[in-house]
Amino acid sequence: MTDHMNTRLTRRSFVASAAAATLLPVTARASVPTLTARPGQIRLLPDEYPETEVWGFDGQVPGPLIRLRQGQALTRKLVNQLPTPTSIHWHGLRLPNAMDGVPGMTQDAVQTGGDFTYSFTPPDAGTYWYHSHHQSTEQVARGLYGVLIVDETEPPDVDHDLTMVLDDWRLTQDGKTSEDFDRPHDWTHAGRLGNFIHAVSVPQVTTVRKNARLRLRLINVATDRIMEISLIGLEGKIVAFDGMPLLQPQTPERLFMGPAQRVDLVVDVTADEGEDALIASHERDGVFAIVEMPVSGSSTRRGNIPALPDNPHHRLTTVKDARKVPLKMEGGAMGGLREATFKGQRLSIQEMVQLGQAWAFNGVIGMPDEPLLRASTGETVMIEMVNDTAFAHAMHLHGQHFQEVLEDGSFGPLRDTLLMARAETRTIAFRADAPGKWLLHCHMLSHAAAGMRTWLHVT
Ligand SMILES: [Cu+2]
Repeated sequence: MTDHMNTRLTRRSFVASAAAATLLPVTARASVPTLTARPGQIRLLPDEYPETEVWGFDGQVPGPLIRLRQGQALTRKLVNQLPTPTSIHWHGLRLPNAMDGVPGMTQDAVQTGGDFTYSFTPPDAGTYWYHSHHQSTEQVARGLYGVLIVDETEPPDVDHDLTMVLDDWRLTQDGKTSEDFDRPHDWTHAGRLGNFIHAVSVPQVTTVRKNARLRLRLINVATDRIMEISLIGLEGKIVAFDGMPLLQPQTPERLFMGPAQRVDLVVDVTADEGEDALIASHERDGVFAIVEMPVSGSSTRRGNIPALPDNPHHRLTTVKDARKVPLKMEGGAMGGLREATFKGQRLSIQEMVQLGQAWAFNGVIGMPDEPLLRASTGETVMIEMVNDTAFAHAMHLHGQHFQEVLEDGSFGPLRDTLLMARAETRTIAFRADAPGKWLLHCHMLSHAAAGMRTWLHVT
């Protein structure tokens, strides 16, 4: 598909194809509600194209919206009707290690015909998502993800609460998912980038009034693409990153969202009646509206946008006695990595390429036998991450959020995924609160598959 085609499709796709949202009833049931991973078909492109074959939870992309009240338990039985094993990772949620959904570390992959029941109570309100964590470069690209919202006890006063699921599809001319999930060129560069950026609004937008207040929950579910987003005809504040409230809401400028990152905004519609309020994507060949909200009617504009009620997640006050560990990120195209360890063997660059491996943490490609660090619960740890590569990376910690340690000694917002530009050094810290084996990896899923994975052991 050419850039020109992408241009046309991007602009035209939204109204035709915003997927219908399905709300699972959250009432108590005698039997455990299921999420069935299975093939399905969705309308991604305009009518003159065929539907696109996907893998989705309950055959849908995004999968069923899961919505809980803060303090409410989540229980879902994953049933696997795919031709390959799978699992579910509940991204950004604090949960028992055994519920984290990482095959080979916290559970066995769920085989075809098998099932696995996930059950836990998320302590924090916010915008989260769930996705396959098995062969995820392929499975997430095929559509195995969904939205998970935990509502605050007292949610902010808004007219519309809209989740925008931003994906980056690589489609063939006949609208099929391109099945090249492991091209060496993608894995050693910026990952498997698509040719069709597509937003799904949950629920679907019909019209909004001028001055209406919206909560927008943006989720970048792309396997590898950094989304560059701006709002047109909408004015307000960023109120949360990765689900966690900002103590002081920020005025949004252009938003750079790494894979897996979320941004919650509370905005007022400033576009006039008859115009559209827009969410726009900045791409190499131009700026495109990926969500268009027609403005019809008007109401009175509200006043200040308050911060969201805070979550019970720990925030750092000091890192004076923190256990420190360096994490050097190396490899990829145009990087200096010539030799690294993979499964206990020293590999040359030629051998890495043959094995489809490209990236290393501290000289080790892929999951090391020994964790990056061991910590006791309650201990504060600090990871100095040096990006000695020619590419950006989206570093994701499982199990709890971290904060960046800023140059002036203050702490950044709570996040679960940190977007690092090439050649950057960024230090994160957190109090290790949950026992278990927790992954730390690049959420550019092609990079993770090609080696950017390690783990922490909290006991
Ligand atoms: Cu990466």
